[in-house]
Amino acid sequence: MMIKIVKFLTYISLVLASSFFSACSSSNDDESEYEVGFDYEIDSTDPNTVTFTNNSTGDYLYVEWDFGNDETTGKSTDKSSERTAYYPLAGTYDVTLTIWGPLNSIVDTKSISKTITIESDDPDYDTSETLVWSDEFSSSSVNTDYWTFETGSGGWGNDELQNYTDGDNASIEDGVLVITAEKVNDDKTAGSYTSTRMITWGKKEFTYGRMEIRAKLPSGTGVWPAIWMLGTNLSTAGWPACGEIDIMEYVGYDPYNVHSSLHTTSSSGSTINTSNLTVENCEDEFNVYGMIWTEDSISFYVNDQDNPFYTYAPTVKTDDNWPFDEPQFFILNLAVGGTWGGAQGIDNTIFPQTLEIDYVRVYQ
Ligand SMILES: [Ca+2]
Repeated sequence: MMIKIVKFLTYISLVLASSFFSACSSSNDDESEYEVGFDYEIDSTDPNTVTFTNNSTGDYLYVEWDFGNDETTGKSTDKSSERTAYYPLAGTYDVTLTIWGPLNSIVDTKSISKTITIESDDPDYDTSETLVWSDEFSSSSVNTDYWTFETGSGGWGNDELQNYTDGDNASIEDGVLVITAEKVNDDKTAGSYTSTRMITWGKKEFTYGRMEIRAKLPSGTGVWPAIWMLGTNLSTAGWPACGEIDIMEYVGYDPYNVHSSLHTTSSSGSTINTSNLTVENCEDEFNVYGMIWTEDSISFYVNDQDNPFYTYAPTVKTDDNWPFDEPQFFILNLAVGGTWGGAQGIDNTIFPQTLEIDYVRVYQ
């Protein structure tokens, strides 16, 4: 209860602070000019997440946010949408919004900075670890410094029916990556659907660590979303020798049952190294799908890292059962149909369906 009172007071003080700032920054009435301004609000349920709203006025072309936590959006035409940023540790952070005027020149910019105060550490943030990489999806489009869209059809080894497009089925809305599976026709054959498969291969690769992905899952018979990793030696060692770590897999015909699995030379395909957990709100709410990967074991959890539901830890490790001392890359995709996702057919009335991802974080 004490914590709740403190949070409430924090929230009230921030609302007051926001009102004060907005009163100061919106006094420009000259339409030929432009003025920079923004408001912010700390999430009342998650006091380590801050939402920023651009309320600049007048004629200007571009915006750029620097959230003061080593995260920036780059120069963007996306002026209107809200942005969110994550601050795991208590402290003060200087947040800067810069806008470009009609000359589109560095001499024709205006900036405003505000110092935000985060009152407390995120209790879920382990300070013995360091956040070594995250994508909070706070830019206006998918960051290609991190992600590559894998395109094409052909079933992807599992007789899937979607055609993966070059970004057409992925967007960012209010700080959330939205992967959308669309129906193209009613044939239920290869290419009857479009979707997204995006990877960090060659861009962001990791060995060991704690990986967390906050996601909300699609629903309905035929969808098969996955959050997973593959060894970066895929092209030389091949699959499954490269090792596959399925942090979260889900098939819509088996609702509320999320799966975590490993595929290695010693067991792949219908792997024996798998487990599942009932997450009754997985289609309606965001949950954190996590993995703790050390040189000894790989554990999987949902929301609570202290309570893994499955741990893989072969006592005698060989290349056949433990290809997990080498870097792996992330894959996010939403398949339609296929050997598993389509095992009970496809309900063509469910589309479009979305896999929504708030963030991907890696701690080491
Ligand atoms: Ca986010």
